[in-house]
Amino acid sequence: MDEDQKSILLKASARFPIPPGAKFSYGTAGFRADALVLESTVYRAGILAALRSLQTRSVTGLVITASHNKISDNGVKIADPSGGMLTQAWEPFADALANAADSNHLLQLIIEFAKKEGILIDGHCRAEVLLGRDTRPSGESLLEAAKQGINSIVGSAAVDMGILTTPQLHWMVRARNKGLKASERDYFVQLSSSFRWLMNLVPGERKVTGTDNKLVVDGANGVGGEKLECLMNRLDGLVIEVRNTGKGGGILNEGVGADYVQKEKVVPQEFGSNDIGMRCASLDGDADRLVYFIVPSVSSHNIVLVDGDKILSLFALFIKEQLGILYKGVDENNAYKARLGVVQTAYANGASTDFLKELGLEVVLTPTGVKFLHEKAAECDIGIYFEANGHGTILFSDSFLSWLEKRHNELSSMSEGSEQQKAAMRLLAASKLVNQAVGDAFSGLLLAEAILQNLSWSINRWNELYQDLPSRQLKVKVMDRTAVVTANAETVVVKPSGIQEAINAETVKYPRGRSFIRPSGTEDVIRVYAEASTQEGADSLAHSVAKLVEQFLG
Ligand code: 16G
Ligand code: MG
Repeated sequence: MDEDQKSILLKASARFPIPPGAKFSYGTAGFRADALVLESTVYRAGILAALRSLQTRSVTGLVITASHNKISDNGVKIADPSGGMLTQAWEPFADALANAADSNHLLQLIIEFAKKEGILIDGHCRAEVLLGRDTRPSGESLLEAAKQGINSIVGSAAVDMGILTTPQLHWMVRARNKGLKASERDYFVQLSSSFRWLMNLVPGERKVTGTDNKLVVDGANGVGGEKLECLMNRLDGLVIEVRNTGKGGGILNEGVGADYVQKEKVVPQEFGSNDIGMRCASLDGDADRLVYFIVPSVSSHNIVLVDGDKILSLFALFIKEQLGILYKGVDENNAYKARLGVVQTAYANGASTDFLKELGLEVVLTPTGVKFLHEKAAECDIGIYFEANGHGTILFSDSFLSWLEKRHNELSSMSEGSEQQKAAMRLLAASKLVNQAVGDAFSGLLLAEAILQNLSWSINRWNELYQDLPSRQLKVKVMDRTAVVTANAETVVVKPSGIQEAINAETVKYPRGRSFIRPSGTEDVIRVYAEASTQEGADSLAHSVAKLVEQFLG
């Protein structure tokens, strides 16, 4: 690194001192904290995104958002060149950068890391970082800090893509690195055209009109509500009414949004008796989560939740059915043996896992966090992953897609209009519709809608795929959450010793009992999950296990 570069870094970083006593961790999905203490972290994340771009000679991304957290919080996460999450190998460096005590330490860290990783910071190589932010009021000034971080690395360009959902920014990074069109308009065109394609394949007798093609969406008073209004104007065959767009005075994530609906299982603000029986959905604050719900009756504030597990089950059922049609009558030796797999976490309702296994699917569990599920799903030809909380997507391997395209062309010339050709088209359209960079509430929603139309299913029919086992989630504040260490995709506690045996002893008391604990990746708590054959059982098991956590760690 030459002297000019050193002095640029020293000068610029001195403008973003770390708040006294602050400690930052990249966590499950980037840095998150009260927006007031985040400037230094975001500035340093800008440097990191530029270095990653230099190293990979590709475009990277940086998004300013705190997702479902309260409006006064904010956060920053980095998109890798693939469009996915920042490689886990760089997370320790991200932590070290964010916590460097002063400019000199920061400079030293960058020099050492660049040397170790073979990154040439000489001003000759170009780096490019795409930037996006959600609608939080603190977003604008934090974005400025990120730009200054990027500009502190000579030869780097920060490209402000404006206000975006998190998945839009990830999609753009992926598209840019694949040499594809990558503007926001291109994103909307891709989603709406592939949706139209899938809808055109709905069997004639199943085409519906009236309320059945209407969906009411809770936009969490965030960026998703605003962007969905742009997308819906481009859609045929689906009427979307967006509520909680953020324009009506509601507050981001307060009594609204996917996290609230999924955790509390109650009707979000602006929804009520007029929506009984309607197909409703909720996005989270940065639109990478999606859950559906039904308002069942006037008397109750509770909803019927159609969560990420049910979205996964719907997708898996559809993909499996289309593959079955496609392979019908095909000589086994000539068919591409596509490996279809589904990925869940320990939070997946036991009934969903049973359902998927009964479908004959391979089900894999990973620890919580999109980066883990995504990585596992990418090992399959068609990998479907979802967390119960609504994060998820479908990944298609390049080799499967090139076989599928070839097969589709053959079928089009040999048997245009046949069921097999249509199945190939549906799979191709689905692969273009789903966001393959990261889970995306918009593409998830459009695929769910298109599948429901293709199957001619109501949301009630969908909900009846299986019945969720009653469950309960609790959190326990402890002195040190890192004292809990888990294994086997968070299903077993290995530290502190003895606690797993105590959890097992409680769990066996309940029919269909299952329980686990894990340290949260985003909050200073231990999370407790329990399920059992009755709600009373799940509640009681969760409370007993929470007590154990207090005893062992209190
Ligand atoms: C983050 C993760 C989400 C995970 C959640 C768990 C991403 C994009 N988001 O929101 O996948 O379910 O954290 O939170 O990876 P917890 O560790 O506090 O339970
Ligand atoms: Mg989110």
